[in-house]
Amino acid sequence: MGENLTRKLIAAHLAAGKMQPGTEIALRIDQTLTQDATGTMAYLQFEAMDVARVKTQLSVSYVDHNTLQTGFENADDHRFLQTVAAKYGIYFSRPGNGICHQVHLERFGVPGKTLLGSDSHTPTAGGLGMLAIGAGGLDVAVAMAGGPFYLTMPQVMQVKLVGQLQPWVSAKDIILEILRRLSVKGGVGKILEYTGEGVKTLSVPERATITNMGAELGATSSIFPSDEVTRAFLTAQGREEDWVEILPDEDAAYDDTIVIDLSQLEPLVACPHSPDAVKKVQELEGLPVDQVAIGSCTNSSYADLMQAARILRGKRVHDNVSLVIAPGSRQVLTMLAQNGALADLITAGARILESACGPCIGMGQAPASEAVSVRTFNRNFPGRSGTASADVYLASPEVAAAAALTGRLTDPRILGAYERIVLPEQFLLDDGMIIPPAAEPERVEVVRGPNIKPLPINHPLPTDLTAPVLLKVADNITTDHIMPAGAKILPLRSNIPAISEFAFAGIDPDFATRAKAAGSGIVIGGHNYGQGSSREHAALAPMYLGVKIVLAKSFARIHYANLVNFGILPLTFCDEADYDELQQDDVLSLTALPAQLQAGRTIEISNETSGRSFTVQHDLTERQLQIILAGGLLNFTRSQA
Ligand code: MIC
Ligand code: SF4
Repeated sequence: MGENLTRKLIAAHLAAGKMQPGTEIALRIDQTLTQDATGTMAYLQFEAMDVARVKTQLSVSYVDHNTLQTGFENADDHRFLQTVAAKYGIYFSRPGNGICHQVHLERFGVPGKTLLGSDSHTPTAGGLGMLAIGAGGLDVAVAMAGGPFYLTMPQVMQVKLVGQLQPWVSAKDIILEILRRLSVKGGVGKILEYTGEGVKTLSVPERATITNMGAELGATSSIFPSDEVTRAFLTAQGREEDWVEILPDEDAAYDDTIVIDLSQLEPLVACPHSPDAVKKVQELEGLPVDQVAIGSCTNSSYADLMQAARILRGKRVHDNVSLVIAPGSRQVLTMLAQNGALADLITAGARILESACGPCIGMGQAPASEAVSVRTFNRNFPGRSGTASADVYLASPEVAAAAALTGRLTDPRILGAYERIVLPEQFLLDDGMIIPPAAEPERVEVVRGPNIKPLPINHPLPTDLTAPVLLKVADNITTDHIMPAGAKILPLRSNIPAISEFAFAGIDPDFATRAKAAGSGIVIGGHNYGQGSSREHAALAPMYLGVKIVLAKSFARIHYANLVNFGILPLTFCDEADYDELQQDDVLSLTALPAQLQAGRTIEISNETSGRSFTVQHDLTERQLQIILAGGLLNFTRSQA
């Protein structure tokens, strides 16, 4: 049996471990990326490692999340990031240059290389045949310092694409169909590898729409082969020399296979409030729409916006709809400006935003109360848009543009003849907003404005712990629940004491006050706890507030690693019935914790309030166990040094 593409790339980068699914492996990392909302922490952590220059082949620092600048905080962060980048050998993509994943695809991604990014949508670069993985900022800092990245060896799921998309059906509908079938937990522990004759019908940006939203499946990553289509894209980006062919062996084996017949797909939408609540547009046809937003790292490429412009050309946005467009990169926006498509969009009534994440992360454009917003984005978690009562639907640019015109959810197939956008043979090449590292790094001084607060450090795990249940939550709690973003909170990402006040704010506004009063505490979760973003603030803020343990039915991959990195002990129930018994404010007691953790997999907990005892388990590797005992990765690394 031959090897699949994923295993080939893992084998070529394996630094430790055996390629046995479910066991811990370590990978050598060729490239890293950070964005500003996670980057400030990542670079504070990198500085703490005392390394003169990054040891990767390429590291890029993007500014795309926090660009609203309603106060000094964002700009303070930008200045810090720019000076850190210059000093330590990192390329700096300035605010306005675009969304990290889109720009990385255009200007830096290289097939066959590994990419670790402090953003959960880093697998976007899998559209170029990269092995690209999202992680917490501290893991990215370690990779920049030359350390390997530890992860659980994934299973490889083959997604075989057969046939060809019908008119008005696009890449977004492919990934929505996969989300419908597999759910937001369906990719956990897996890398999705795309194969089949349908692959060559998809351009690199279309592939990237699919690998991008693999994050919403909980997958470790998603990857397409690097073929002639990849070569054409890189050539058009003036980077043909970066192309290498990377294909699976013809008789490659996979752990699992699903088949998607592209010709059977129809326009789809993900309904509120989960990316896997997928229905056919036809089933919801006629639903009045108040806002349409086109953009985000999922659907803001040149072809996406050209398609929107083509649909809107010579027409007018419906009176009841506010249409906002955030182009994915400065390259995309400039090309649209030069070829007239931007004028078509503006004339049609679109409100043009800068090239950044914008409304996707709640930085402006919050919908009206109880509004329906149709967005080409990847997440519609409750409240993420900035309006708790809004209903957000996720859809393709075609469906979004159709809704903007009619004011209703509309199957775009009624719009008449379809024209597929052909990618240009040459994109506009101008890296003027990417600043290379300084030639004389010793002369660069890192600038720290008042928004940059030192990193809080945890204490080693206590031997005995008696602490209350601070909060009990249900299944599929996202990092947007744990540590919300948006225009008010996101600017505080470099200031843990300040941002911690908002931990769990959407679920329970008193959480921070209660946690601080208790001094230490435990959070109880359901399945897939911590799905969504890579933001380590979802571990850092609870840690700062005294959370010592999260006891859940199961965890999402990146959040689990972040909890370990910051010394919060992640435990799971042996018997899920014990979840039902627990109540907020119950006082739980654990004794001889380090000894119990080292002796085996199970731990005894006694509930002082109910008088019951029950058993829970840990799933830590030896390495993770040492990190937990030390009170987090930074303490652990220091103790090793
Ligand atoms: C997101 O889409 O939630 C983010 C904002 O890009 C996050 C990173 C962050 O929280 O800063 C992600 O997806 O990792
Ligand atoms: Fe930015 Fe949204 Fe993509 Fe996150 S999902 S990187 S906020 S565009």
